[in-house]
Order: sequence, then structure tokens, then C-alpha cells
Amino acid sequence: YANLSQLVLVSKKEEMHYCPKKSPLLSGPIHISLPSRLTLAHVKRKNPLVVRGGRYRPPDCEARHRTAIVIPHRNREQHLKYLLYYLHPFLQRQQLSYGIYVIHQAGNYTFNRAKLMNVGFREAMREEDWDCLYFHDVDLIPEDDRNTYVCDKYPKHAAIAMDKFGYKLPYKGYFGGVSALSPLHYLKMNGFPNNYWGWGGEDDDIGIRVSLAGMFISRPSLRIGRYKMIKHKLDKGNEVNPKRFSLLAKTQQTWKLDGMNSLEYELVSRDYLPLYTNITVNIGTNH
Ligand code: UDH
Repeated sequence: YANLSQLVLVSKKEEMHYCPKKSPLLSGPIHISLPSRLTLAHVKRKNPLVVRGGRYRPPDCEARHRTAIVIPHRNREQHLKYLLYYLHPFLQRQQLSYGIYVIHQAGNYTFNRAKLMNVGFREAMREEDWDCLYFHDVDLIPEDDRNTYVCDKYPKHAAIAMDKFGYKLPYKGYFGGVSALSPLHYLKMNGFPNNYWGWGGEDDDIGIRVSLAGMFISRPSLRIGRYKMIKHKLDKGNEVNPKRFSLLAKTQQTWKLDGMNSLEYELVSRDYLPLYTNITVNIGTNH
């Protein structure tokens, strides 16, 4: 019997082939429209194979990549709905095994995008051995599914061509919007900074960390790394950070001291919702 059950195991494994290197389901450019009456129930109905916590694996092949999407969030429910509406089918066409984590900052204190990403990294890795993490603003929708959500040899800046910047890189070291790092990349640069409160600077700090840690920035082509940004005003609680330039001037001295190795937070809740895992976290404040 031992042999027989082993045999069954082996043949089951053989039945599940790896997915092809290039997914046959890709369709290229995506036309984005933002239907005003969209509901999460509708998104769920359109994605029947997504299971609790926003997890998915391809039904008829073994995925080659396991990607976690980490979305920093507060008070952007409408944007989140649109992103999920486009992102779930997009990732499924790429035949990835994936999970979506929304990291929700509790309370009304000043927003801290980079620290929420650090929380997302720790909480996602606690659950599963992801081989790539996509740090994804809630208001950026990818416009081409050949922009595959897998990691490269170096940290990847994926949102290279945003409509907001005329589908061009706004400046050379830009690392904002959507980026992808393997756990090794992430830990090598001590994660992201925890001390940027409010809008601005943290994305440049992250770009600088990549090179301080001896790595380069990888990017998709301008033709493929295209994103639509959902228009919005600067949020209440995310005012421009007046300290951003003085912090940036000190990244070289601070990156090894501030980051994953100094991360502190209080987990408020972890909810396995139908389309994503919601992690609500108290990350404190700057004063
Ligand atoms: N975010 C939230 N809630 C907030 C603030 C930020 O969820 O209250 C998250 C969200 O994922 C967002 C990301 O943090 O996509 C980045 O914040 P942002 O969208 O404010 O930054 P961005 O630079 O937008 O994309 C700036 C808009 C400023 C408009 C100024 C008009 N002149």
C-alpha cells in the first residue's frame, strides 16, 4: 500500500505540469474604464476561483511564480474596488499563484506609506513563502498584461510609464507607484524607511536604498509598464512632508538603522475577506 500511495502521489504530480513560461492567456493592452456602480460582490462574481483572503492558483497548471501584492491603504475604498476589478483578472491571465494584502492604517494620524509596506512584507511572509512582493499604490491600474508581476534579478520599478507623467519616467531615480522586490532584495536593503510621515520623499529614499545596498533598478519597457492613475486630490492626513528633503539627505547614514530591523507596530486585525486579506495596523505617529 505504501508503494501504491506513493505511485498515486507521483502520478498526481505528473498530471500538474508547470504553467508555460509565457502565458497563452495574455492579451496585451487593456482598456480601462471606471464604472461608477461597481461593487465588490460584482468583482467576486467575476472571479469565482479567487478564494478567501484574495488567494488564487491556476486551476490546470502549477504556477512558476508566487507573488504577494501589498497595497497601503486608508480611506480609498472606491479606488480599491477598481484596482481589484482589474488586478484579479490581470494576475490570473499571467497564471500566477498570488495573494492580495491590503494594509490599512488605523486611526487618523499622518499617513505613512513606506512603513505600511514594511508591515505588509512582514505579515505576508509570515503566512507564505512568497517569492516576489509587489508594493502597489491603490490608485494605479496596469494597462498591459504583458507587464508580468514577477521579480527580476534586481528590485523592479514597474510603474515606469504613468498617464499622469505623459507615459514617461518623470526623473531618473523615480521608484514610486508600483515596485517589485524579492524577499532577499527587501532584506538586503533593510526594507523601506519607517520615518517618512505624510506625502513625499519615501519613494526616492527607497530608490536610494537599492543602490546603497549594491543593487540596480530593473524596469519593464515603456511600452509595457503603463499605468492609469485614478485622479484624486491629496488626502486629508497625508499632507506634504516638510522634512522630506532633510531626511533624504541622510539616507546613507540611516538606512541600516531604520527599516525592517527597527519596525514596530501593533496588529489590530487580520481579516480574510473574499477578495483580499485586510490587515489593520496601528503604526503610531511622528509626535
Ligand atoms: N494612500 C491611502 N490613503 C491616504 C493616502 C495615501 O490609501 O490617505 C495610499 C494609496 O495607496 C495611494 C498611496 O498611498 O495610492 C500614495 O499616496 P498618493 O496617492 O497621495 O500619492 P500620489 O503621489 O498622489 O500618487 C499625489 C496626488 C497629489 C495631487 C496633488 C494635486 N496637485
